[in-house]
Amino acid sequence: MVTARLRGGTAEMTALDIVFSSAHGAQHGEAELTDGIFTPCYEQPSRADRVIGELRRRGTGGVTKPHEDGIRSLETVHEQGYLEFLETAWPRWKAKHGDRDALPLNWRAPGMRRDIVPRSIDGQLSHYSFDAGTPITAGTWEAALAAAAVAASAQALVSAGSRAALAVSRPPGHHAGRDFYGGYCYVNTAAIAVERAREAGARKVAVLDVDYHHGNGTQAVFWQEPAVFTCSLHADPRDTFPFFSGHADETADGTNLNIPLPHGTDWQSYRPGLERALSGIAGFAPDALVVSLGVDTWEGDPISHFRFRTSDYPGLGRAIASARLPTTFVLEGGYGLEAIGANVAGVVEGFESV
Ligand code: Q9C
Ligand code: ZN
Repeated sequence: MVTARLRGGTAEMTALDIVFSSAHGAQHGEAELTDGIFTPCYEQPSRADRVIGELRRRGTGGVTKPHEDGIRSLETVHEQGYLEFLETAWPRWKAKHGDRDALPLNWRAPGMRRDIVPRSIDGQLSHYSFDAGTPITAGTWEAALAAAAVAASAQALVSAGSRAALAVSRPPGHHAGRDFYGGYCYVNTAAIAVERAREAGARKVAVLDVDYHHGNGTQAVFWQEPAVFTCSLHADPRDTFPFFSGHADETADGTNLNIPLPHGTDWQSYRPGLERALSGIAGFAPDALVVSLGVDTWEGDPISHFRFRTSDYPGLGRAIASARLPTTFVLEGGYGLEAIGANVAGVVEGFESV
C-alpha cells in the first residue's frame, strides 16, 4: 500500500490514523498569570475535546486509543530526576500548601547556582519551570503520561507503514525540554514521537513546528543531535513568548532552522518562510517528519497575533504533504475554541488530499 502511494496512486487512499485518550482531561488548571492578573487557563480540556469532536463529526479518520507505554516513552526524552519531580510535585505541594494549583514564584538570576536542586517543593517548581502560566495540578502527571502515550502511539502507527497519523494530545509539548516545563507544556510529545521513529529504524527525522510560538523545548532537546533536524516558524521572540529562544541565528551547525515572523503575518506572507523550511527539510533528507501542529496562528486566537483564516489551513496541510514523508502530526497550541477543531481538521484533510 505504501509503495502504491509513493508511485502516486490514488486508489489506495486510507483515512488518517487519529490517536486520542480522554485522560487528557485530568489536566484542568484553574488559572495562569497573564497580563498582571490571574486568568482562567487558556490551555483547557475543551481544546482537545473540540478537536476530536470535529474530526469524528467529519469522519476525517479512524480514532484509536494509545497502545504504547507512557512512562517508557517519557524516559526516551526526559531526565529521570525531572520525571520524579513531575510525578511527585502535586502530592508534595498539596501536603504543604493545600488543594490549589502549584505555581512557581521566582526564578534564578544569571550567575546563581543551577547545580544544586532545591529540597523544597517551592524551590523545585522554580528550578524546573520557566513561567507562571503552567500550573501543576492534581491531574498533570496522569495527563502528561497519556499525552506521551498518544504521541508515541501515533508515531508507532506511522513507523509501521501508515502514511500519516495525528496525535490529539494534551497538554501540548513543544516548550518542554529534557528537564524543564513552561508555556503550558510539561512533556515534549513531538520529541517523544521523534525518538519512537528512531527506535523503529528511522536514521534521520525532521521536526516542523508551525505553532505560533517558538518550539524552544524541541530545539533544546535535539540541539546536540545531528540526526534530528528541527525547524520552527513563529512570532519573532523579540515580540513574543518565549522571548529568549527562537532567533534566526540559532542554527546548531545547520541542524536547526528558525524562521521568526512579525505580528500580523497571514497565510500569504507565511508561505515563503514555509517554503524555506520545507527546502531545509528536503536538504536534510529525513526518513520521517514530525509536525508540531499548533493552530494559534488563527486570526481569532486570544493570545496570538497572526492572521490565518480557517480556509487557509488545508493549504498548510497540502504544503506539508509536498515533503512526501511519513508524517506524524502532534497537537500543540490553539486557544480559539470556536475554530480549533476546524483548523486542525483543515490541515490534516489538506494533507490527505495530496
Ligand atoms: N498573554 C503553546 O502554544 N504565554 N504555548 C501566554 C498570554 C505563554 C503558549 C501569555 C504562551 C504559551 C503550546
Ligand atoms: Zn503556541
